Amino acid sequence: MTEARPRPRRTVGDSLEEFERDLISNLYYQRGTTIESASGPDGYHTLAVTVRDRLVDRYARTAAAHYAANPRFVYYLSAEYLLGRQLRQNLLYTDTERWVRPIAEDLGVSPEALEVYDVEPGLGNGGLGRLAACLMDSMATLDIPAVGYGIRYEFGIFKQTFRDGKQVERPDDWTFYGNPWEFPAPDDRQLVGFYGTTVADPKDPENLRRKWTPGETVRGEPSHMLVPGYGTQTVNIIRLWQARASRESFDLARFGVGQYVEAVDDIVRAENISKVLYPDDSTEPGRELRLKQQYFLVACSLRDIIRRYRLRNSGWEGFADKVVIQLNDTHPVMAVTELMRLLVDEHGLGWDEAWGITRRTFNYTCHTLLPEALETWPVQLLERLLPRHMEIVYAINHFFLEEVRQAYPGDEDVVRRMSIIQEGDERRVRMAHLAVVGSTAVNGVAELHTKLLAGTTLHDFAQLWPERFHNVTNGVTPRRFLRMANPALSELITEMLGDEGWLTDLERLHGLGPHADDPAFRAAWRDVKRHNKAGLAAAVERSTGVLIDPDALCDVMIKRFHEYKRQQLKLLHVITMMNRIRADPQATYVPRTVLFGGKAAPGYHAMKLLIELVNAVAGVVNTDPVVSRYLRVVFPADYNVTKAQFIIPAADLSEQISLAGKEASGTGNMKLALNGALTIGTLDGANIEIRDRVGADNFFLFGMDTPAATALRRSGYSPRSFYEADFELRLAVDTIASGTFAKGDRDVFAPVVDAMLGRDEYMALADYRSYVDCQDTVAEAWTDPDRWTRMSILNTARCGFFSSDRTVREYCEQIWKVDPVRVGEA
Ligand code: GL4
Repeated sequence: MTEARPRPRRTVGDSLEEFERDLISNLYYQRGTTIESASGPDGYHTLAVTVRDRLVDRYARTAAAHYAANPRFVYYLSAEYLLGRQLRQNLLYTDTERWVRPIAEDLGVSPEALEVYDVEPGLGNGGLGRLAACLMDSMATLDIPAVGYGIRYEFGIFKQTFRDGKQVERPDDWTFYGNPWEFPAPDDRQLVGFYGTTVADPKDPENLRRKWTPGETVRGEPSHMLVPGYGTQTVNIIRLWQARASRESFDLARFGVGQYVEAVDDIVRAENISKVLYPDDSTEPGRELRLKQQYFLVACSLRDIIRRYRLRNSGWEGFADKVVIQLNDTHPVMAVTELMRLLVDEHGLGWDEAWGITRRTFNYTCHTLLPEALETWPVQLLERLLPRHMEIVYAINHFFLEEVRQAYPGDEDVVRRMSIIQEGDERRVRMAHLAVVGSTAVNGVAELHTKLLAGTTLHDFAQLWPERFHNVTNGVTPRRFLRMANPALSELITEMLGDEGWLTDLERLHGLGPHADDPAFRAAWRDVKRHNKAGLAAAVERSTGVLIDPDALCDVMIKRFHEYKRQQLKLLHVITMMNRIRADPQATYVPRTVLFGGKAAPGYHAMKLLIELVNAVAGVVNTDPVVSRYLRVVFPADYNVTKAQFIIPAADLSEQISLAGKEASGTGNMKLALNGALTIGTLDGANIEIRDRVGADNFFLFGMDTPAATALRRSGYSPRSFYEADFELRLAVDTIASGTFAKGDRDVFAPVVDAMLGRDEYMALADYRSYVDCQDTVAEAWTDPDRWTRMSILNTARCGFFSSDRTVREYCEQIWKVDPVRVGEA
């Protein structure tokens, strides 16, 4: 029993004095320096480990409680996590934040100066990776026993810089100064095989069990990051795998004959697996190394899950009762075949029994509707890289298609559509199909998304197995995106609601609603926004040199650059505003600052050119003496979680303008609305649910809905007809074509114009008029500050639903069927 085991002496105290004593002791004994000679990084690392120690203490108690309860665990498999900075979060969660300032003053340092060393681990691209981080936060907060598994990329998402307005990518060497938040666990390393051959098992006449001899093996070394819950003692972990060469990789023979570089070839090849995050979001570059990464994550994690299961359990009958694995999109879907391989080939279970366990264990979240984001892998590549897994895919598909044929006798068309193997010149494995076939539950991430999945992309599957399909609308953690990002607003909310209970019960924000008409409260609300905008204005001036007016309407579009998200539409609006001011400089206009933030995948040339155009437009607008009186355009480089936390609290207007039916959910839309920004948006993704909750009067709706967009495309969409029919649109497009933003050179941005007039894949031109008119009603509303503030308050008050705590509760009830385990106080 755990009770009988010796426990470490508690080394961390919970008073200011003990905290300060620990800090100084860590500075001496951990960092090996003194107060007099400590550098900035010394101060940061010392503070970090002092806070960390408080979490370690909780983590030890969490592990003991989990060991004693032997509960059902959620294992979240995700190729991406965008955790954001850790220091301030962990100060808040350990309730030590309040000591830092007095101690820092005592020691003569500034906490803000230390925070610059708190590097955010950019182990993801965008919404999908940040969602994983929000869900992990909420799981810990709700005391759900959970482990996240991921890859410890040596280089995370690239750093974006601008040179002559063009995006230039730089490597993100995030661990350069060391990462105080992770613990290496080399004893839990795992071996992973690739390539090689398979042979029959003579004892299995059905040939379902075979033996795989890999041609290459790589070690996976784990380290873990602590994931504390807020207002509870639970600390879960995210276990990240890093690839290392296996011991045999060092080629002594070559070294011995002087081929030093060749001797380490295998080491380099092995370690490349976790070298860098693929910087694509919603587009899949089907490269061999990416598939290797995916299998590497899956193979290490499954072995670790089995190791953990066996600490308290034996036999396989109970496996799926203790283990539930959530597949975050298709990236980890090879786990289905890997678990089958482990159970059948290595542990000797029969195929049917193994399949029953496997299917009960897995669930799959789909995060997209874009066909190009639905992963498929060439059969040939799989046969070479993972020969045994390809055989297992064939066997799974064989049994699955038998089921399909039974359900639809004689319908070979449905068999072809549903098959895990896509036939054609190059046969490919459809990972989404494998995921659905291998899972108990499949979910979309917003109501519309789930409806479209079941109605289109995965329609045949939803017909065959309607009970598998669920909706779990995304959410965001109010701790990071309200409490930490927006301390001023949080304070005001707490003051109004009486206590901080809203931080873990976000629906309590409804209590603000009745105060929306109280003039004093409105004034206080406005003051907070003004304060946040002044802070952002100062930061923007420092980073871009552009002065912005904190009293101007702050219009924000922050997200990855993607055609379907339609930054080009926003830009057409900006150019239209510019043209209007130039045409009639005497008129009055609502002053606006348009802030863009976001990266484009390095190979996504159309979007990189659009980024260049945004910067070019900013250059023209901001230096035009007349236009810049009313309009400024800013584009701070390298948008990430840290910058989101600065920008979101200052936003007045949130741009959510994707073509209806394309954005699965969006989560930036929730963060902005929660911080009192009003949304201008289409009926897409979670916008619909935001509007349902905040009320149509408090939301600026424009554009086609999904059926209208589908109908227009079917009828043969011609962007040129929209261009020709609308004077302002024509002028905006022509302004780009004329070379106005390229010092008269008409060629530079010609591809943008051609894309708009030629195909306009996401029908920005069709929605232009509705969008620009809607922006006019936004400007109109802005001129009535009382009305605007009321709408802003109601947005915050009614967005409690979008807490990721609610999301996690829904996963627990509908899909995971897990119960919380309370961790006792020290
Ligand atoms: C995404 C969706 O594009 C986005 O709408 C959604 O909010 C997010 C989390 O569910 O997942 N899918 C991919 S791929 N990247 C995303 O951000």
